[in-house]
Amino acid sequence: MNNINLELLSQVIGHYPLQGTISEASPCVNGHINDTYRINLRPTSGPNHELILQRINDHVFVEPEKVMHNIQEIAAHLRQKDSSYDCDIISFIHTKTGRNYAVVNDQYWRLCHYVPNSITYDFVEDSSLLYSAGYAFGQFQSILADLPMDQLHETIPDFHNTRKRLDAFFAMVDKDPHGRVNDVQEDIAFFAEHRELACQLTNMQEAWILPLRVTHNDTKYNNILMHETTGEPLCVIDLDTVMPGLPAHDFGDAIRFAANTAVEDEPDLSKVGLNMDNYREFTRGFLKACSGFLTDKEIETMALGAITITIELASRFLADHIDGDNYFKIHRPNHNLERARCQVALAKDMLAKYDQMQQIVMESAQV
Ligand code: GN1
Ligand code: MG
Repeated sequence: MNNINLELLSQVIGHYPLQGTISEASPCVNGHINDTYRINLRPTSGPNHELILQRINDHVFVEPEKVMHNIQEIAAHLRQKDSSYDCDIISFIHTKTGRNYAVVNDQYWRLCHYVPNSITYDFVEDSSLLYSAGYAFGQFQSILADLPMDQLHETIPDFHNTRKRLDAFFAMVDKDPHGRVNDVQEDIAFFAEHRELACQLTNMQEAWILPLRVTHNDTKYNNILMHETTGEPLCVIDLDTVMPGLPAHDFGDAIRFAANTAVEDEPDLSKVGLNMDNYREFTRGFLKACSGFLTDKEIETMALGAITITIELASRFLADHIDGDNYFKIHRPNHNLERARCQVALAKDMLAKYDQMQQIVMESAQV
């Protein structure tokens, strides 16, 4: 990833109806899954093209065509709508053969224009920015609410099936392929203790107490491009996991990331906790945008969604640590362990603040 293969990137660009040579290429490092590059393409005449080129991780997305099919469906659905939305959704440039991806050496690539004046944040200091972020993710669901779910593939089966995630976690603990379990026994105890609670949403979905809807499923704050000076959301990105899911998971994943008082992988656990101002602002924005289509039960289980997804991701990070770091990219030794511990610390603080979280949801839903 750090050694950029310009020849390969140029070969990929060659599949697109764009001319010019790559004058600059730099990696974007905040995703844990795909390889992303920011590229400057200089044509023989006219202005440069600023582009984002991404290689889909086919170890994680074993059928990249399905991912790109879903993105195509979403783009088509948006084009059909005449209403204009405040925040855009990312779309990919078509190749010379009319596909939204290119295959080079059996690897899947996609290309989009760099959104001018955009920036992403891994940490949110200013709570007031979160109302509009919540609104953007809420609106994302309302835009896609009438897209028939059977038109979308499940790009990663059981992605947020917390019961299966925890089953897989405990199976990995039993397997212990790298002898790492002995050092993380205390961490594992947390999952045994909260397993039942974390499975509640999955159980409710399977009993159809909670309906499936088209959801984003990876609603980190850095999956919205923000305007660099106004801080307003410009574009929702990372549509790889858009598929049927629960709004409480989207709400919860966004809270997990944007309302943490620290970054996602903070090793100093004393800094980690739930920032109630951030929580309140995001909740108000999200529920405002979703007003009218969520059921009472969906609203009542929003706060539980935040706890669930935080425990689920913690289990995924710890399972990957035990497995020898095969899934999430790591940038230092024990990175997945640090991520897992940070998420557990956050989940514990959420559990302590659950009543307050619930109250804010109920108040925000009434506005
Ligand atoms: C992964 O790589 P990225 O940032 O798109 C992961 C999410 C996690 C997230 C944690 C397909 O997302 O589920 O919540 O890391 N994506 C996949 O930062 O597993
Ligand atoms: Mg993602």
